[in-house]
Parts: sequence; structure tokens; C-alpha cells
Amino acid sequence: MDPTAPTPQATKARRLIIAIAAILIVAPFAVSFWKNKPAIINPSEVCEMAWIPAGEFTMGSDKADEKHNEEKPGHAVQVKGLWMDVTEVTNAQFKVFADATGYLTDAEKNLDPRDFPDVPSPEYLKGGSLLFKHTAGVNPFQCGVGDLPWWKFTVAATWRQPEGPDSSIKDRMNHPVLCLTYKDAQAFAKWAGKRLPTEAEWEHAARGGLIDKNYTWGDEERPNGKYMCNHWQGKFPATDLASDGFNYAAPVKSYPPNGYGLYDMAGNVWEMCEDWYGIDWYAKSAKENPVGPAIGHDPENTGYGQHVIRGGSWLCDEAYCFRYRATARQGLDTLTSTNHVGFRCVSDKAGPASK
Ligand SMILES: [Ca+2]
Ligand SMILES: [Ca+2]
Repeated sequence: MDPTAPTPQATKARRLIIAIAAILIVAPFAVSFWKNKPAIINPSEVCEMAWIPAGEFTMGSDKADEKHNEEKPGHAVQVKGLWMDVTEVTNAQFKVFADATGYLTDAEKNLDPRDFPDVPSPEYLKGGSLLFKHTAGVNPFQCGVGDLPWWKFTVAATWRQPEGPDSSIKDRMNHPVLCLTYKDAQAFAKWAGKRLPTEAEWEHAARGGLIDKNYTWGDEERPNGKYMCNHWQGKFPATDLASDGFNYAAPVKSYPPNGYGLYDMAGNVWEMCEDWYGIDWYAKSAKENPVGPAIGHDPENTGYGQHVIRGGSWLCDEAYCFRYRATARQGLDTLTSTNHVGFRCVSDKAGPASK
């Protein structure tokens, strides 16, 4: 027997020391990895939701004035219960989607000239959005459809830089996401396992359980002098006095929620719905869970039609637009991204973040 060979006990002790040393070396790295590992995101949990009970209500109104004939006639509609995001989708929420999927919005991509041979300028083929510009000396009532001088196409105006190059969402993560097309909103909804609301679902939810009220909070526009939503005060489109506290879009939840716990169902940004937009659709609409016409109104004959947007925005004044009322509706060109339209989603099954 070799007297210099280690005893079995010494070999065992040495192995134990090596194992302990290895654990001490590796453990900090393992802990660090565990702490810093990317969070597993459940897309359905990104937005908080509220339950909207089934119900029957009068959609639209027979009392709409001649500037808002698209809201006539008032007609009975039944919708099923569902879950709805409590706020407009925010920049922070959309960023989770963009980071997880690498999705590029329409405004972030140039158009293929073969698809749009008749564009008036190559500039219109570049990625960008229509942005509102304050415009003096204009009577909006004398402007025709498709000739609204306060809209300027701005290259590279995207959800990440909603006023174009040199702008940023860095300090606006809790603002509604802007500069998206209908397709972009649908892509987010699909990722989240949700969908866009139908127009009927949207109006039912916006009313918050109130019956036939002018606004989502009641009949009085400013109860006790208090502004109840973010819209425009002053002479449109020249001067917004921002008496309600905000020029442009405001952080979500800046005003009280409606009866279902939903914020900004009036004003802030318009919200895209699933339905195609039909000006005279209310005269034909089904009563139970209506889904809108088969094709959208197309005032400029673009061939792409319009989808419904609801709720009005920070641009709606009391004289010209006045569409922060509960029955107000409008169409948005399917390919248009702009800085006064956003969206929120609905789900037929409860998300884990629901309350
Ligand atoms: Ca405002
Ligand atoms: Ca809104």
C-alpha cells in the first residue's frame, strides 16, 4: 500500500470542500439570474378590466340635431355582458406588446407605391400620421369633407414619437397610445386574447347604467361647474383655452369613472370599434348584439371605408364637433393614424386582472 496515497476519508473531505466551493461560486450568479430574468407576461393581464353587465338600452337618439343625423333614430338594442378595459390602452401597455412581439405599426412603415399609384405626393407614402395643428382664420362649418386644413400629415409621427421626430412618450407612459391604425389596434387586441368592442357594446358600456342621459355622467355638461372629461374649450381650431386642465391628450384616469368604473369614455381620445361605419345604419340595425354594416362609409372613395370611432376627443369643442356626448359617433378611415384616436379592448372571458 502506498503510504503517500490519501485515505478514503481525506478524498471524501476534499470532494466535499470542492462541492461547497463550487456552490459558493455559482450561487451568486444563479440568484442574480433569477432576480433579473425577464418577467413572463400574460398578455391578458396587461390592462385592468371591469365587468359590463348585459342589458337593453336605447342606442342613438331621436333628439339629435341636424348636425348629428347619424345618431338617429334612437332604437332598442340588447347586448350581452362582457369585460372591458377600464382605460384607453396606454403607451406603457402598448410598449409591453411592442417589446414582446416586435410589432411595427403602420405609421412606422412606408407604403408600397404599387398599392397607391394615385397619391398626390411621394411624401404620403412615407410612414407617419395626421396631426392636428392649431389653425387661425378658419370657419370649420365652411370646410368640406376631406378638406380640413387643421390636419397635417407628418412623416415619422408614430406612437413612439406622436408629434414626429424630436418628440417622445418618455414622460407620457400613462397617456393613451396615439398614431395607430385600426389594424394596429386589432393586432394588440389579438395578442391580448381580446377584441375591439362593437359599437353597441361600446355605447352600452359608456352609459354606465344610466338611462337616456346626454353624457356618460348625466344630463348636465358641467355639474357644479366641473369639467367631467377632456375636450376643447375656446375657438376651434385656433385656440384651446384648456379650461379643463389639459391641452392635447391627458393621462388616463384624469376624470371620474362612469357607473361601470370605466374612465374617459367621453373625450380624451376617440376609441376604435370593430364595426364598419354606416351613417344611416341605425335605421336598419338588428336589435340583439348588432355588429354594424357589411362595408364602411367611404366619403372620399378611397376604397378602404371607415370604421366606427366613439366618445370624442381632446379636440371636440361644444360648437363644432360636440361629440363627447354619449350618442355621438363618427367614422375613421381604416388606414389613417392620427393623434386624437386610440382604443380599448373587450373580452368575453374574464382576465386575471379583472376586478
Ligand atoms: Ca382639454
Ligand atoms: Ca376616450
